[in-house]
Amino acid sequence: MRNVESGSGANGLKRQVVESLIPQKKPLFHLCFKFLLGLGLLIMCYTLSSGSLSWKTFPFQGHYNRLLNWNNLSKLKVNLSEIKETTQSPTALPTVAPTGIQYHQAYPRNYHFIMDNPEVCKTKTPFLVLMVPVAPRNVEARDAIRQTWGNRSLVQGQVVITLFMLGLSGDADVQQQEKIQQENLQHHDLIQSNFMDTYLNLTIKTMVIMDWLATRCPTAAYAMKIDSDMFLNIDNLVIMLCTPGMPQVNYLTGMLMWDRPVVRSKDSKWYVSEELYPDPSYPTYTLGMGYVFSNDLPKKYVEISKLIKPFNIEDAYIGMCMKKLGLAPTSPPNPSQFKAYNQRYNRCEYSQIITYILGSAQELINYWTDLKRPEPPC
Ligand SMILES: *[C@@H]1O[C@H](CO)[C@@H](O)[C@H](O)[C@H]1NC(C)=O
Ligand SMILES: *[C@@H]1O[C@H](CO)[C@@H](O)[C@H](O)[C@H]1NC(C)=O
Ligand SMILES: *[C@@H]1O[C@H](CO)[C@@H](O)[C@H](O)[C@H]1NC(C)=O
Ligand SMILES: CC(=O)N[C@H]1CO[C@H](CO)[C@@H](O)[C@@H]1O
Repeated sequence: MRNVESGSGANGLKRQVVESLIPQKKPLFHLCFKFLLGLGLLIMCYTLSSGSLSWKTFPFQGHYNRLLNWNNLSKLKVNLSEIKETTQSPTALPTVAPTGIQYHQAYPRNYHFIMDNPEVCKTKTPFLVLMVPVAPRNVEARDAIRQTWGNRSLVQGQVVITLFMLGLSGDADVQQQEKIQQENLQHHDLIQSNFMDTYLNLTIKTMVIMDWLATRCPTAAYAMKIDSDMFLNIDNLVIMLCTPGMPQVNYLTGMLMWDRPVVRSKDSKWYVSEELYPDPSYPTYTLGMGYVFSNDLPKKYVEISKLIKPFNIEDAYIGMCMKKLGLAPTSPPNPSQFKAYNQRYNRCEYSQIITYILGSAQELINYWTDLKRPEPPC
C-alpha cells in the first residue's frame, strides 16, 4: 500500500483497473439471459437434489459446464445448496460476484506458469533474486531496469538475477502475448502466470512470485520483491545483506509500517471491506515498493496462505503471513536507506540509499547514468 500515484508500474496497472471498472457494454437481453440461466440452474438444483431427474438426461450439460466453468456436479450441488441457505434472492446467484478477491484466489497453486525459465537458477546459484512485478504491456519499465540495476549479474562478487513477473493482459490480446514471448526469447527473464494482471490481483501476483521462488529457485540465499518504478542501489543492498550477523532464515526487511489502519473509504484504491479483512489495522508489514527476505520464507508463505483469507493489499498480506507464521519483519540495519518519496535527485544521497520511488522509466536511466559517473558522488 503506497501513497504514490505516479510510477510506470503502478500506472500500467491502474489503467487496467480503471478499464475493468468501466461497466461493460452488455445489451439488456444478455442480462435477461443470465437471469433466466440463474433461475434455471436453481430449478435444476432442486430437481436434482430431489432425485427426480438424472443429470445425464439433461441435454445441455456440457454447455452449462463450459459456461460456468464448473465441471463437477457434486461440487455444484454443494455450492448451490450452500448459497441457497445464505442468500435471500435467487436472482443474485450466478451473476453477482463480490468485489475484491475470493477466498481461495491468492493461493498460488491455483494458477500455472506459462513461462517460468526454470533453468536460470539451475545454471548458477544466486545470492539474490530480484523479482519485479510489472504489467505485461510495460516493456518500457522492463527495458529501463535491464539497462540499469537489472543489468548486473555480479554485484560485490555475488550472483544476482533479475526477473519480471507478469500475469495475463486483460484484453487477451494475442499480439501482445506474442510480443511477450519474443521478449522472453531475447532476454530469458520473464515469468508469466495465468491469472488476470489487474491492480486488485496484486496479492495473487506476489504469491505467484513466492511460489516461483519456492519451486524454481530454492537455492538462492535472499530475494527481493521490487516494484518496476523503483530506483535500486543494488550495491548497497548486497553490502547490507553481506553484513556479518545478517539473519539467513525468517528474515523480512524493508520500510516498516506499524499499525496502519485499513482503508474503509470505498473511493480509495486501497479500499478493503470488513468482510475481507475485519480488523481495523494491519499487522506490521514492509512497504510493497521493495522488501527483502531470506529465501526460506517463500515456501512458508505459500503454505500458510492456504489459511489466510486474501485481500487486495499485497504488502499487508505478506505482513499477515508473517504474523500467522509467528514471525515479524525486522528493521533494516540502516532504516534510512529504504526511502519512498523522491523530492529531487541528489547524487550524494542516491549513492547511500537502497530504494527510492521514481516518476518514470526515463528518470531511472538518467539518475543511474549520472550516479555511475567516475567522480566521487559526495
Ligand atoms: C468431484 O468432486 C468429488 C468431491 O469433491 C470428488 O470425489 C470427485 O473425484 C470429483 N470428480 C471429478 C471428476 O473431479
Ligand atoms: C548491460 O550492460 C552491458 C555492458 O555493461 C551492455 O553491453 C548491455 O547492452 C547492457 N544490457 C542492456 C539490456 O542494456
Ligand atoms: C483475478 O484473477 C482471477 C484469475 O485470473 C480472475 O478470475 C479475476 O477476475 C481477477 N480479479 C480481478 C479483480 O481482476
Ligand atoms: C463448501 C464447499 O464444498 N464449497 C466448494 C464450492 O466449490 C468450490 C470450487 O469448486 C470448492 O473449492 C469448495 O470447496
